[in-house]
Amino acid sequence: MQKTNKVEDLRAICRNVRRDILEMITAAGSGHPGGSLSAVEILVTLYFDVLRHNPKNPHWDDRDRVILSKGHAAPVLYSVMAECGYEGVPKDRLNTLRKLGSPYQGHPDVRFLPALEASTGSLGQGLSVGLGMGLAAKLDGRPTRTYVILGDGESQEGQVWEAAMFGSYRKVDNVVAIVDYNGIQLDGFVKDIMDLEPLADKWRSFGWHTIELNGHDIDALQQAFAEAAAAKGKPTAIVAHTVKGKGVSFMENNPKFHGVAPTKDELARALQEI
Ligand SMILES: Cc1ncc(C[n+]2csc(CCOP(=O)(O)OP(=O)(O)O)c2C)c(N)n1
Repeated sequence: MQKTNKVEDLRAICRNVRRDILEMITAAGSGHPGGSLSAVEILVTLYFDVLRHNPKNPHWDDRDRVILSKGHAAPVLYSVMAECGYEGVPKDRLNTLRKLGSPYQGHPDVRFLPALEASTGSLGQGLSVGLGMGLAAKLDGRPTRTYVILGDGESQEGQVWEAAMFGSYRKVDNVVAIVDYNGIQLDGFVKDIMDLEPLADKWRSFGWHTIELNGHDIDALQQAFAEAAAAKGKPTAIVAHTVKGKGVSFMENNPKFHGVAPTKDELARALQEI
């Protein structure tokens, strides 16, 4: 793979990933387009610029780790890993998403895709997993950093806050939690179901170094990941304001496209917009 820190290059990769996501979910006839599209810039910036990793040697001990705690957004992770050329993550099989026996299960599953760091999809668990990896790396004296991507609806889970408390208490400063704050959960707007505000203040009060930004602004993401790496003694939380369904006008900020596949007509319209 070709790593790059050029925003233009990263934007071009984001366009490819958005196309993959829409095509995969349309081929499957089910899946989660909205929350996959909102996390594209976050994952592309991580995998193509920030991470220390080797797609040809996915289990290299000193690699950085990514945990997609909001596992239903699996298509964005599959596409990005395939674009990186990860071993065992074939680009030409992306359209087998959600088929029996496919490496691309509806939620990330290490039994089917060994290059993954963890099986996820049961919301609320990923930050605990990531902090365990972070603490293990510190105990082992490894340079590994771990990035955990959470949903905002997911952040209503109590386990997230148990983990948050643990992370600051044990000073797990090699872990970064990124909240994909797109304002929509499964069946409506987060503010109408159980508002999280003031979310950044909550992370601060749990003892995390906290950064708030626009999660589609690659430049801001790059700066935040650098700031997180320099923050010592505390883990970092990035509260990333995003748009659910980003890039497709009729999906943007539309709760319907949380868990509904586009029709063939909708796919054609969506691809024209990207
Ligand atoms: C423990 C658990 N409860 C319920 C679900 C079903 N579920 C899948 S996605 C989702 C909504 C998640 O919303 P959010 O975290 O905001 O994700 P995003 O909007 O970014 O897609 C729910 C409730 C689940 N996967 N795990």
